[in-house]
Amino acid sequence: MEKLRNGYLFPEISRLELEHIEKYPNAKLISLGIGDTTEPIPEIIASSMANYAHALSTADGYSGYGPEQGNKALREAIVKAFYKDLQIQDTEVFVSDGAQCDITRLQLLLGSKVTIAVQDPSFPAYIDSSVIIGQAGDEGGSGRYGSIEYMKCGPENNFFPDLATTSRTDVIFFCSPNNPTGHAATREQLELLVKFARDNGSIIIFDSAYSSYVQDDNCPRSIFEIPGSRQVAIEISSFSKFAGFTGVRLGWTVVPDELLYSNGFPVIHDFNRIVSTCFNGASNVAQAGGLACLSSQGFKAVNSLIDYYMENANVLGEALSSVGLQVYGGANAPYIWVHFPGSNSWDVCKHILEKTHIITVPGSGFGPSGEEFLRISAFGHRECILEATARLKTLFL
Ligand code: PGU
Repeated sequence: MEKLRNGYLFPEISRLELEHIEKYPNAKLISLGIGDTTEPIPEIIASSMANYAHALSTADGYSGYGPEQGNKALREAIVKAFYKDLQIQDTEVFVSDGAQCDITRLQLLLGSKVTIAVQDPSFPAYIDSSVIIGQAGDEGGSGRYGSIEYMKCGPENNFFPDLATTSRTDVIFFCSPNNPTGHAATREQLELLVKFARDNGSIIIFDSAYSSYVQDDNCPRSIFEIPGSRQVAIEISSFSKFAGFTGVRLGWTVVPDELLYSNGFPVIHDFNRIVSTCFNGASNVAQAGGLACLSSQGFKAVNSLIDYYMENANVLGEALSSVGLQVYGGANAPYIWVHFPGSNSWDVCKHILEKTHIITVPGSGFGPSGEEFLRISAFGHRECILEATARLKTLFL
């Protein structure tokens, strides 16, 4: 813990927000910072959780501990909804209380001796959990943590790392669509990544938390769409951004049977051991909600929320482009990644907050290559998004 240089990014953003509210109590603050969903959970899903919770008060409806790996019906429904024709078995799906928690459980499985690579920029939990488990430490306040391989992903390489110059590591964290850049890797890019992992004997931990936002057919929603991935990849995913479950808490991880350590032992056995020992299964009420999300009516309802947030992303992206800013992302993800050449991203973030009362996230919080960029979240009520675009246009015109 001593080697963690900074506080965790998102509580820092919340602190910035609170300080601003104290300073300007009458300002109408708009939060486009933390990627938190804002729209109500569809009624059919909320009522299935309510009914399940209420039935717990009856002799017939009561249930206690469930299987640590999740309820079979939900595991099967996840396979059907997200891994159709991809050879994934329900026994390879582990239901969780969210992707963030499984990132840390995977770190526990991997231990302190592995080497890791991350996209730069990337979701900060990968690096911070690596430091917590003892894989790396701060290198003299440089913003880099020793022994982590930073795979630079920017406009100059179409947000995909130059694998020819990337060192071999035991583990590669890869998030697509990416948080924060909003870039979704193409099929060709993911084929290169899988080949790289196979050649090097590395494990890819593929974070598909935003997969339901992918619009482009050439951008896979799962790493398991890539042939050969079953021997090298684990996938973590979530109901958070898919169904507005950021507070309900539900996710899953897929560990294929064919993923083996170099001594031939299946990784799935150890992950099962970690889940049984360090987790006791996701809340049964949340799992009832998850199952409702995957019913045909529930699925339709959550997809219309995704369309709503994607329209927000479109509105924001067009407005910022129209004032001459270079805008990335937003086409397959609910995040806009805006370039402010030559700037310090915390300064830009604070300037925008001061002038427009809009919270964003400075790119450098996601890694050294995020400097000069700002992440703007498309989660928000439409009227707030429209108000934010008007304020930003006025500031930058
Ligand atoms: N993976 C990625 C890539 C994410 O962006 C997030 C959340 C998670 C996992 C966590 O998902 P859960 O299933 O809800 O655990 N990222 C948000 C929220 C930040 C936070 O507070 O952790 C973001 O703004 O980046």
